Amino acid sequence: MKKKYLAISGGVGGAKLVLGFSKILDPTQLTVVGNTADDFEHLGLHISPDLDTLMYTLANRNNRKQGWGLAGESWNFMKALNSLGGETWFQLGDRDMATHVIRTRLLSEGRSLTEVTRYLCRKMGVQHSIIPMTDNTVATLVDTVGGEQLSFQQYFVRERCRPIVSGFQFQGIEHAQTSAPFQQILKDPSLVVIVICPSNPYISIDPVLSLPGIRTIFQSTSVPIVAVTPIVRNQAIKGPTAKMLKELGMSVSATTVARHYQDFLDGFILDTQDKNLVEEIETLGMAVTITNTIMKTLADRIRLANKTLDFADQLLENSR
Ligand code: FO1
Repeated sequence: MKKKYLAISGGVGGAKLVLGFSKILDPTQLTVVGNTADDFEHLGLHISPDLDTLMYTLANRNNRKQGWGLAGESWNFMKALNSLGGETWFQLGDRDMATHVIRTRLLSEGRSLTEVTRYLCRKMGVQHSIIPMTDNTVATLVDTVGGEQLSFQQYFVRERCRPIVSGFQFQGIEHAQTSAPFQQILKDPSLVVIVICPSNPYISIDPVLSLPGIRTIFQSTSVPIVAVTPIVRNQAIKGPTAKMLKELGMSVSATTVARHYQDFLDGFILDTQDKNLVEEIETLGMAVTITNTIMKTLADRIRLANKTLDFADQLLENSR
């Protein structure tokens, strides 16, 4: 039986590594679980930013410069919306709109987000499985210093991450069920590694880990779990992770991320520039390997994906 691989990912940073995996694993081997706590309803449409970023990236249609949305986008809808006095803080490109319109219609007809994502992936020619962490509604709420609570997209896009955060809530998480294909892959005897992609631990990975039962499964599974650092030399590779860590009173270091996953992690992939942290992270009770984790080119993505799988193989061998 072919070995199977599970990747847990948020948007941009994680999607880069997922693209690398998709180039070396065949579609039956790779399952990608995407965070859906960034999802929200906007202008009557259901938007799933991380699933879209994963889907557009694997379809090779993502807008690389912008980091989200589709390449070659036009903005006539936004211009028309603006002229009618509509809300324009969240940009929906003309082509991207089609994804949200179809998703919203299918969901309103009673299809699950898992089914809708499968449908959209098929239409875009994406063969590897991208699945939502849950089919239920979960929404990240951002607690800010001063007491105001913002919805995630209000914080991230409208306020451009400017408010100082004091914590996050995942509304609806306690009643959310892990999506069926996510449950299935966790039980699959062919599963040989779970990879935590280089995504923001607090807003992209924590929602997945907070689903009822998931952290316990991760703590007790014999399948090696490996994380790739999203922090290099005290800076986040992408997005507001460093700013958040500071505001939450934590040091901006790969060690903070390793500690965050310490209760279930078997291996940590650290950047070569942080090799001075190897011992410190090993003390947390996990194996560490160092490599270049900054993915600028497709070759970088494939190389890091290969390195991650080799490291996981080694951990599996050592545990036997
Ligand atoms: N991010 C922005 O910074 N500005 C936007 O206007 C914006 C629109 C947008 C539309 C569809 C979509 O799927 C994603 C979009 N994003 C936008 C990205 C997204 O909201 C965030 O990057 C993620 O939620 C964080 O992972």
